[in-house]
Formats: sequence, structure tokens, C-alpha cells
Amino acid sequence: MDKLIITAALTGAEVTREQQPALPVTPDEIARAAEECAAAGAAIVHVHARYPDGTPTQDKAIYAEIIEKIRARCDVIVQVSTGGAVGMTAAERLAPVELRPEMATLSMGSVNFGDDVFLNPPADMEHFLHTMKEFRVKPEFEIFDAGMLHSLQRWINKGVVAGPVHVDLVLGVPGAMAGTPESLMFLRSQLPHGATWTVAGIGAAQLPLAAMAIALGGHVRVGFEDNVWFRKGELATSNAQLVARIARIAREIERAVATPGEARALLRIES
Ligand code: KMH
Ligand code: ZN
Repeated sequence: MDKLIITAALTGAEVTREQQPALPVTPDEIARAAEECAAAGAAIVHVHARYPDGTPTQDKAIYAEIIEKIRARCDVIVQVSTGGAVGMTAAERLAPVELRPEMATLSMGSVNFGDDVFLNPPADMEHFLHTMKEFRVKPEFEIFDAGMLHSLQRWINKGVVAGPVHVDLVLGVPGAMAGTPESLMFLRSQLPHGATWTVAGIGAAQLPLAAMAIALGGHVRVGFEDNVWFRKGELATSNAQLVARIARIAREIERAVATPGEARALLRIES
């Protein structure tokens, strides 16, 4: 079985300091959290930027500062968000891709997102794809619901995406596919040929779905973007605490954890 790639989703666009006092918000805080997560076993950090007051932003200069500060501290794959926050324009969301990070997310369709709608019309998705190709950024395809995997398969069939692809199965967003073992097993059965996959369980789904992915040969995403709790009623003290637990579980069942260099090779990221 391939070594386990752990992604730390450090900040997200929605979680607040009120919900999670240890949420990293400034570039310095995000870079420090990235370094702690890398030391705990993360090979990838999924990054969202915020203004100093906590408001989500896709400001290129803030992403540049975050990336520079992370690189000064440690070796880890930086994956920028192109999801941003609900309501942002496509152009706004794409801005950090121009910085040529190693990876960026690409959401494969529109979905209800709590009380909001996360809009990803086909024309925008194609524009995101072409921009990532232009800047040689490896996409991680975000799958919130089953139809999104079929959209990705259509792109592969049309030849606009060359496999093998890397996908993130995001399970448990209110309005999207449930964070259950059955959802994970179904999506796994529908993966494009040769795809690598990670699972991001939301809230209480994070740990059980991560444990499944470790056993099944998938990869794992944890972090405050998706879940602020360590266990029921007990907030996590840091993103690194969540990463360390995944690395510990993996080691216990004899699945080795990938370094950033090993993750680049597994995901065919050109450095
Ligand atoms: N904040 C969500 C609306 C991504 O990073 O690409 C979208 C999101 C996905 O977080
Ligand atoms: Zn995100």
C-alpha cells in the first residue's frame, strides 16, 4: 500500500476564532501552524487566507506572504484554495493560482453549503482547469457529491484532463453527501481509473472516515477547516494535534506516513 499522505486544512473560510480559539488567521500564524503540522506528519497544507479581522480573502499578496513564510519554515506542499468563500467571484477565487503553488483545489460542481449555495458553473470550472494548466499547478478535484465524480470522468473521457487524477472526497457538508462509511465506499467504487484519493470528513465524520481511508489505501485530510473538535465536547488545541493523531493511528496499523517528497512522487507533482 502507498504511504499515507496527510493534508492539514489549517484555516478554511468559515470557522471563526469564537468557534476555535487556536484558529490560525494571520500569515505568521498560518505558517507556524503549517510547520507544526509538517513536523507532526502532514505532507500537504491546504491554505485559505484571511484579512487580519478574520474575513476570508483570496488576496494574492496575502497568499504570497503565507507561502513565503511557510517555505521559510519547512518543506511541505502548499495547496491553495480556489473555493475561497461562498459568494466570491471566479476571478477572485483564482488569484492565488497565479503564484504557481504546487497544488490548488478545483471544485467539481455546485452544491448547497449549509444555508448557502457554493456555485461552480461548468464554464467557471473549465476556466479554473485551464488556468491551473497554464500555471502548471496540480489540481486536487473536490468532490462533494456523487455527480461531481461523473463530471470529472467526462473531462477525462473528453481528454481535457489527463489521468491519473487526485480527488478529495469531502463528506458531511450540510446539503451535500453524508459523512458516512456508505458514502465513502460508494464514491470509492466510482473513482476514475488510477485515481488517488483523500477523504475530508466534516465534524464528527472526520475521524471515522480518516480511519477507513487509512485502512483502504486512501489518504486523509484533517484540520480546523473541516472540524474543530478533538473528541466530543473537547476542542482540539491545534491543527497539529489532529494531524498527530492520524499519524499515530497509521503507524499503529503499519501504514507508513509520506514525507512531502514522497507525496510529490505519489501525486506526480513536478517540482
Ligand atoms: N469554503 C468553501 C465554500 C476549497 O477550498 O476549494 C469552499 C472550499 C473549497 O473551502
Ligand atoms: Zn478549503
